Amino acid sequence: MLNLILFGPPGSGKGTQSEKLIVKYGLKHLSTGDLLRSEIAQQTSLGLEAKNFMDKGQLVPDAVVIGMIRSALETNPDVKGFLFDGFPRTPAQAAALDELMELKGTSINTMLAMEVSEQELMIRLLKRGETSGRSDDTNEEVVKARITEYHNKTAAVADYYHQFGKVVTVKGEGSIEAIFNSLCKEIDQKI
Ligand code: B4P
Repeated sequence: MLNLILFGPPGSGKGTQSEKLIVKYGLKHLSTGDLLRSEIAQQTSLGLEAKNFMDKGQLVPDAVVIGMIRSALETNPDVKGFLFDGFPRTPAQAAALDELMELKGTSINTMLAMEVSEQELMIRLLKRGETSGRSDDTNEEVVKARITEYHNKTAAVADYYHQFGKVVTVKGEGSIEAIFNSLCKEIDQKI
């Protein structure tokens, strides 16, 4: 199996690049952001709980997100591999993912970490807020809170994978196509 993590701050282009990568490599896309937004749209109790955190720019509790990923892995037993987008976002989520992968007899191959300046992140997210209908993109304070949450809780996830030599860094600024080519180059070297 080829199991990849696409990592980076909010607005770094994880969702954008994931759509292209899953087509090229035939992977199952698992985006915790998309899964949570789908729960919110269906007004499930999980969605209602998650919305409280997301609207403030805060991370949703680990147990909620890990449970969602566990069931997504169980319902996709026969895929070529997974592309994790926006997960793991805390070291506890990373440790849980390793255990879940082990249960499937597989592991994470590589974390692709996209680097984008804070100024560019703000521009992208507020621009998307004009059209996306996403409540967490429209308010500048919420966007800033998401970036702060990234520094406080998520950046450490890269350290977790660094200890296993699994991190490659890719510049996340420039054209979508150029970034995609850089990501593919790194993946192709690993497979
Ligand atoms: P996510 O849905 O994961 O979203 P994101 O980090 O905001 O966006 P992403 O990096 O995918 O950016 P995108 O490609 O869309 O998270 C939302 C919330 O869900 C979190 O704040 C949190 O509350 C919760 N959550 C999710 N996962 C969680 C977890 N594991 N644990 C706890 N909580 C969790 O790109 C952004 C914009 O930039 C787009 O408009 C795009 O068109 C543009 N763009 C992309 N590439 C570009 C480029 N090269 N040049 C110019 N613009 C570009």
